[in-house]
Amino acid sequence: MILPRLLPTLFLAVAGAAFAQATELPPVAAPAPAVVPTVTDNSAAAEPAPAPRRAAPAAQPKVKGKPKKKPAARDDDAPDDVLYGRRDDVLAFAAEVAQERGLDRAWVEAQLARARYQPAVARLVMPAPAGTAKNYAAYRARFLDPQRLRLGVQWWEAHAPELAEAQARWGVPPEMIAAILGIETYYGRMTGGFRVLDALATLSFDFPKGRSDRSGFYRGELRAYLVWCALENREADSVRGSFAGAIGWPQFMPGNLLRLAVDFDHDGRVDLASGGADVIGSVANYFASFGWQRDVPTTFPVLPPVDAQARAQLLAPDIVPTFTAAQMTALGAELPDAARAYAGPLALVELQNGDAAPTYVAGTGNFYVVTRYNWSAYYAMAVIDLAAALKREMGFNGAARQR
Ligand SMILES: [Ca+2]
Repeated sequence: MILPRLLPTLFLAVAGAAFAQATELPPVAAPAPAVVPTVTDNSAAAEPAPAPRRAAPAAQPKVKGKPKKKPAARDDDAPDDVLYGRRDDVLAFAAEVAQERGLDRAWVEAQLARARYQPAVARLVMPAPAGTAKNYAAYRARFLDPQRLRLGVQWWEAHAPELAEAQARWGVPPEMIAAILGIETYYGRMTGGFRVLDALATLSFDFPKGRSDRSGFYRGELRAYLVWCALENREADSVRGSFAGAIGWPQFMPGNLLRLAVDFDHDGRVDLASGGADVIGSVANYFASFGWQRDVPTTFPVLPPVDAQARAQLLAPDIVPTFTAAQMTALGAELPDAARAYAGPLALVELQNGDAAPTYVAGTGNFYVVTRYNWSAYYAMAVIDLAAALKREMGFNGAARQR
């Protein structure tokens, strides 16, 4: 950690206290629901994301007595224990980005100089402690709560025309889009309280030791973020998102924001902050870009082979659809007729349930597409189960429920 030189002892003491506290308090606002990396951050561990936390409105410690340093954009009190504006590696990055992307170097440097190291970001990017038992039943229960279902139905009813339009264009059904938004951000209620600039700078330039280094990925995202800010004429410290830098209702990482976000209402700008048409089109386009197939289910029921070796063989490719239905059944798996009529490859997906028996599904290519949003079978299955629950609530024909 690089401490600023020449700061009064008093400030160091105060900042130190704030620093220590900041590592234990929830971030400024509610963190994005857990869903750790998302489309967002495709680094995603293949681990179940932790439950969404409703952050207590913890008062952030104010750093008072801070001498005459830049006032602007000091709205969340992180200590300036790292001054990115003075670091050689950051300046080199700024020069490189400016040259590669044709941005004004002074502007890039000025934006990066406002970035601050966020200890909470470094902490949250660490994997779950080893030995945490995977438990899909518990994971599912956290994401299929009655309030989320209620909000999902309301949102779906309010956006039925745009959802139908997106389904016509990309083939992605309304319930999948509604489920993604419910799990990612609780329908826009938990889009993340970190300054995206701080999150990406922390993970780009001070990626914590102790897990595989993904700083290269985050530097790419920071580069995309700066380009997006330049295109949108935004100050880089003006946008908030998850600890991983994911933005808006669908929690798009900046690279995906640039590549895959859609101005679906054709008003000349992409708005992922308000849960309307652009969010719908962007999620659908994201799915389509990874090969979503119209009218194909995400999973079929399956009973795995009893023979341990055959089962291991089917589980080996994990979530990657690899086996035809005929190959699966030849190895002893039981599949329903609909699955046996399905021509594409399938994956035998195992979801552990703690000490109870695992859950198995046969995942299609569309199951795999959902895992591109967050590289976790647990995440994908929670989305799929929430989608099914929402669809049931709406009535099987997609018509609004009788009230
Ligand atoms: Ca728009």
